[in-house]
Amino acid sequence: LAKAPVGRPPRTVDGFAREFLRELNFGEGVALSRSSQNDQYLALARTIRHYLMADWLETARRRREHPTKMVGYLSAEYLLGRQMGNALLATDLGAIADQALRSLGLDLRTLRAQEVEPGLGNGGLGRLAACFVDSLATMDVPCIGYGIRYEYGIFRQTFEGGRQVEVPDSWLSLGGPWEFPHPDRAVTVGFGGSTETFVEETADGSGHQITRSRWVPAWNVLGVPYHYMVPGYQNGVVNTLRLWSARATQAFDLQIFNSGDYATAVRAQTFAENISKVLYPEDSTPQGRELRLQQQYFFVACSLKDFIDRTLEKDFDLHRLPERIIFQLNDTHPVIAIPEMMRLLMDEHGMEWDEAWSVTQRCFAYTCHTLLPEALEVWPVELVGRLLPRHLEIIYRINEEFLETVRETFPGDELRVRRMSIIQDHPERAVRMANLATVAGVKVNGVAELHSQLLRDKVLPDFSELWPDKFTNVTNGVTPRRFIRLANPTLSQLITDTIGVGWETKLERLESLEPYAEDEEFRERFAAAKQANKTRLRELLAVRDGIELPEHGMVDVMVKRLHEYKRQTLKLLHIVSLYEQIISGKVAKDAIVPRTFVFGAKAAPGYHMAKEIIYLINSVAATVNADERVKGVLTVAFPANYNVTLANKLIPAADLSEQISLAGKEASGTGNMKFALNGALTIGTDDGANVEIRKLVGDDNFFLFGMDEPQVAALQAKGYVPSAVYESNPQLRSAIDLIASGHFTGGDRGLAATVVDDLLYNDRFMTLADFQSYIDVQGEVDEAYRDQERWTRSAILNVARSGFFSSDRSMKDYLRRIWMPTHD
Ligand code: DL6
Repeated sequence: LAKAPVGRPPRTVDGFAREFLRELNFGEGVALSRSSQNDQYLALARTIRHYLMADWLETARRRREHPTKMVGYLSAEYLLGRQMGNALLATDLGAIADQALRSLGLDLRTLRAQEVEPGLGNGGLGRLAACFVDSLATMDVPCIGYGIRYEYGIFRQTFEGGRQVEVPDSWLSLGGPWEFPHPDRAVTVGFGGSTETFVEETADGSGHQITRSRWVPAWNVLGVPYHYMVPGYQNGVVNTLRLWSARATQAFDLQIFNSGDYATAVRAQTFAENISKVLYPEDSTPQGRELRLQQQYFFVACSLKDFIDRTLEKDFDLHRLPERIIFQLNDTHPVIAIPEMMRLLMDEHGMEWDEAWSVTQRCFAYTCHTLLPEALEVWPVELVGRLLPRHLEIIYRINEEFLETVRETFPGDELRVRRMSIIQDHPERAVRMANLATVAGVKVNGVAELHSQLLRDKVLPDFSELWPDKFTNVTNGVTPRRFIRLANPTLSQLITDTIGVGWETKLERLESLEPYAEDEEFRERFAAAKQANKTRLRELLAVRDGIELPEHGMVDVMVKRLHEYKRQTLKLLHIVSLYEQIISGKVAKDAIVPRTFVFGAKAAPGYHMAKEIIYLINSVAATVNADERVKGVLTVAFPANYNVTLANKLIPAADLSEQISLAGKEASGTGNMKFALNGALTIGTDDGANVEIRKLVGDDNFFLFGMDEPQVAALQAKGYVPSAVYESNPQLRSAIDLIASGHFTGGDRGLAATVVDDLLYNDRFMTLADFQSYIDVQGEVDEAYRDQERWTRSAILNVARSGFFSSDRSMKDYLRRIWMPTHD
């Protein structure tokens, strides 16, 4: 009895209602008649948890009793999205819960809407991690996701006077019913201090002596694990996500407290707890902040210790560690785990350097998620030495031995040695985390075919020359459970009615929808599903943001982080150009296909240009929406606080998906996949995974524009002069002049000047160079949309041919190419 989980709650309407009432009464301590919606939400969450619990315990028992190699996914971000809908889907309890609540006079949809999503990530990288752990559970692959339980996730975005204002995201303030804290299993993590050497006899009994080093930290913090269930899709498997929360080793100093100096008494506590206080709201560019390195070390130190001391059986021979774990490094954020593993194996488990290095090199693999040089993390040597002195020693030695290999392979090539060194000298002495990960990792992968190619050719070319076999590609994917089944119930029902059940875990089966593109009745149902999703979006935005959307017309969506390389300004120039052409009488209003443009984007709080672009989008939206001359033809909506919850409503309503980054800058994109799978057509550059989407859906069903990567490189080499493009293109000039005139900014030219001047005199991401091509292809989009039958056919083919972009397929590729090369 002690080993087996106790019985499962009954899967009946009455049984569910009873469980719910029990939770409300005994868990929340309230009677139904006196309960608030939050009480009801919490009780419902805990009720649903009961139905997953036996599977969770059972999965853990199975993994303990038959230990096999696991995946340790190390990620500083998990952008999970709401949990309740997913848990109901995983347990297939939606209908039962709905009826049970109804029998008690409650409404499931209202309670689901109470949940504040855990926004523990910035964007694509964090959402990818959430998709991957979902897929691994669905495929019954043993995996622990390790990360940080930020008390405050990605900020909540509001607009004041069109400008972004950030509000802390206190996602836990009304309770966290999906988490299981285990303070009794806290782990101690050291920081600072110094190292000391000592002499020891070798373990082989030969009497030889060796000099060893050990770390004496100056201060410690506790890492408290919080467990989250990661349910597979209706398969009885529940994996674990283990997020770490920082605590002080001692709550406060009672003597100082009693003397009345309260701030000093709690200083140590505040200091320690700051480590997991808030997610860094950066995307793509690292903040050179001490706290960020503390966060990174904190969570990987907790995780490695947890795995070695708690997850492995007692007395497991650590020489065999690679048989039992592969840690996937989600970008460079967790890369400090490499010297930490070396330290653990040598200083705490007595291994020699060579043994420890051989083990370490087989326990890590590294995924790079960027092509922007400024996004490759470097940590000042001074900072690493001060916070993690033992780790710096280890990094130096790894580098020394590595550079010996480089010198042997490429004698006399000191320039190459400098380029490849883990330590850079300029502009300051710093540790290059991508180089460290590449040297230590068993594999290095990019996240789309083009990205992996550019990673080899442009980001890490010396490494790919030295170790060509180390480099591989795994194209990203998204979970069809959240991004089709949950987000788009009407399309999901149509798919199931047409090709039967089970496509959610075998997404390649969507290809059997292809012949239905020619079936008129199917096309009608497909178009009706899209229309229903548009209506749902209209209703939501009216309530959520007070935004009125027109009933008809094309829904053209650009949602992603605000970044210059993604080129929200190109979208804006298109809108302004259409508007300018109508109000100047160059184009008749009825010659244009009515469109609703929807933006969703957060800017990093310190990213000035991105915030100016947000202001300009809001200014254009306000002006265009208020102008009678374009009413019913152009509408611009920018709902604040784009997040996973909003994505689930926005994406299914889209006709057109905007994926318009400068070629060679977007590593992959995953939004592009979500849109295609929900039947939107893409207008996009040959960038990231767009390339693969276009290949699969076909040129006829994708609107390609702009320069490709070699053309971008050629223009760069030749010398790009954006003002010359402006001078030579009257349509572009009119659009930019209208913005510069202050037309959208209440007559104040200065308010638009930052963005306009940058476009004219800098334009790092060549927005103007791609303008004409973009405008031309948008004309083709209009043409295509006028023929609704043709459009719907293309939309169906997008769905039918995008099954490749399931994160289940990504996971299979990771398993075969990186984690367990013999796996099939
Ligand atoms: O791989 C997930 C996601 C890609 O789809 C995006 O193209 C890429 O921009 C994003 N990368 C980052 C980089 N952050 N860091 N470090 O967020 O990854």
